[in-house]
Amino acid sequence: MTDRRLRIAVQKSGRLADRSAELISGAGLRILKGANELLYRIENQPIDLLRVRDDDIPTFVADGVAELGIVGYNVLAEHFPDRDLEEMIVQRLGFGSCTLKVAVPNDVDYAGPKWLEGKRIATSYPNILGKWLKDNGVTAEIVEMRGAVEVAPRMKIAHAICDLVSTGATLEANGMKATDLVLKSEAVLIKAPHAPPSELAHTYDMLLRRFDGVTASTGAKYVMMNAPKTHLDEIIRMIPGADAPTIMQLAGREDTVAVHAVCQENVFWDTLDKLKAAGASAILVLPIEKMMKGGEEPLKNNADLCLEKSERRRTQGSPGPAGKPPRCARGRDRAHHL
Ligand code: PRT
Ligand code: ZN
Repeated sequence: MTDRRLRIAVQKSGRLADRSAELISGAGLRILKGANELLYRIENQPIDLLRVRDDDIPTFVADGVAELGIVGYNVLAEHFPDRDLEEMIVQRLGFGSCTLKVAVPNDVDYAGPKWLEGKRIATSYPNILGKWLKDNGVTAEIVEMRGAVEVAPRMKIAHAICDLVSTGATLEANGMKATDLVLKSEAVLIKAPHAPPSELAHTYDMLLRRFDGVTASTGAKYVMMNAPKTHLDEIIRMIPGADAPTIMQLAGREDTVAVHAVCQENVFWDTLDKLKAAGASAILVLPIEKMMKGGEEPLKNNADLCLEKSERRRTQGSPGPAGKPPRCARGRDRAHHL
């Protein structure tokens, strides 16, 4: 027996804190909030959450203080400008998206990076900006600021800034416009350079599989419809991001099949209208709660298992599944039904 527990470094409070906690809960980990604000226990697994400022996460993980960490790619890239970040990154998490951009006052006639030559640029990301300036053959003075970068031109501290932009509202409120894209960012799951202790390897692997499953199912949809055989190819091509759809013969309908597919992308009303125009009917779009991907196997989930059951039922004479969602695939949201 051992008391050793895995550690995941997460942002204590801030823009990534809630989504990180959702990911962890989504992986079936029960967070036990304790008196120790720095370390929360996971009740049902030998795991602790190390709750720190996001700036500390890359170092904690790189030094092995935590086996895993959730942090913005921008913070990671700024911390380790000379490392191969792909070696540290386990997966991209699809939240906390933003861009690091150069911005200048609205009245500047900006004609490209050369405008920055010899100017002062305020930023909290001196390493990333320094590299970008070098790549663009520009020599400029970098003024490092911890926060409130957007006020630098008004305060005459700098001619331009390089800061994170999400909606663009902050730039607009400060009379500035974004120009060049320096870096695209989102939250990433990172891992320590050394393998976890052997007694925790099983928990570690389980965790990575589950995180992958939660991320894969976010935004993914299970789509079902009936389709005329004559337009089947066309209809399948219209289903966005569909991976190997299942085609099943409908009982007593020689000309029509049921099509079931897992879509890795959002399915918009526009797509449903087009599917209907191509002859699809009884179209259902269902949210997917959990998904476990496996090797080279096509995606298989609860809903697939239910389909196999309903397939057996149908061949015994019960109604086709495209008109009715399989029980296990039912999610929190309501299905769109045309
Ligand atoms: O306290 P701690 O050090 O942990 O947190 P922090 O204050 O350093 O970071 P925090 O919580 O603000 O952001 C954490 C991470 O969220 C960042 O490192 C990014 O990866 C990600 N993220 C996503 C953002 C934004 N969007 C964002 N818009 N981080 C900051 N901003 C700021 C930006 O700096 C600017 O001031 O929001 C403003 C711009 O927003 P818009 O919507 O007006 O364009
Ligand atoms: Zn920070």
